[in-house]
Amino acid sequence: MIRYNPATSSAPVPKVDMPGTERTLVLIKPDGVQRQLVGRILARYEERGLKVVGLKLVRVDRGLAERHYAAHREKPFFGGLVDFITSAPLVALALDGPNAIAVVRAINGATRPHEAAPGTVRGDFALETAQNIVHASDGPEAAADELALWFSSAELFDYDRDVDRWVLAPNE
Ligand code: 3AN
Repeated sequence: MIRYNPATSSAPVPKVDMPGTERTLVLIKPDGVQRQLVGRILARYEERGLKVVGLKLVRVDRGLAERHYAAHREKPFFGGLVDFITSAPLVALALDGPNAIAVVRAINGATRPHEAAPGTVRGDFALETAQNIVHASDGPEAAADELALWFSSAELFDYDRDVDRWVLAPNE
């Protein structure tokens, strides 16, 4: 993990501890990139207060795609899922925040877009389960495994934000 202090001036950056912080992986899948929705989707996570700690555009090879979706290997849609996610570049994101895993899944909405509430990414932008725009880790174990799969430690940044004192409860 690289520690990066954005303050290049002499002003001290307030240190805000983040107890209970989680880190999660999000993929804005090829459909989201092709439909030019990256900025709008990224804005939803940022506006909520989550911190971007990793961000890159990736053309995924089949090996990584198969490892990422290993839990679905036996499912009938596995081959199509791997074909789809390797078909064009996607955006991989690492996000930090209190309860980040649950918060991101709520922002994304239900897996099947017809069950996703309006106001969620899938409820606003998707119609098909196979083209449901985003992926997000579904628990702490998956988040740890997926972050290790998609990001090297040099690609993840631990830095302070001045705005955190307005977003996060003070550490007692
Ligand atoms: P989520 O991405 O919401 O965690 P999972 O883990 O059940 O959902 O499914 C992983 C991905 O597999 C989904 N995002 C979707 O792209 C694809 N998928 C799931 N179910 C189907 C299905 N019945 N047909 C086609 N693709 C599916």
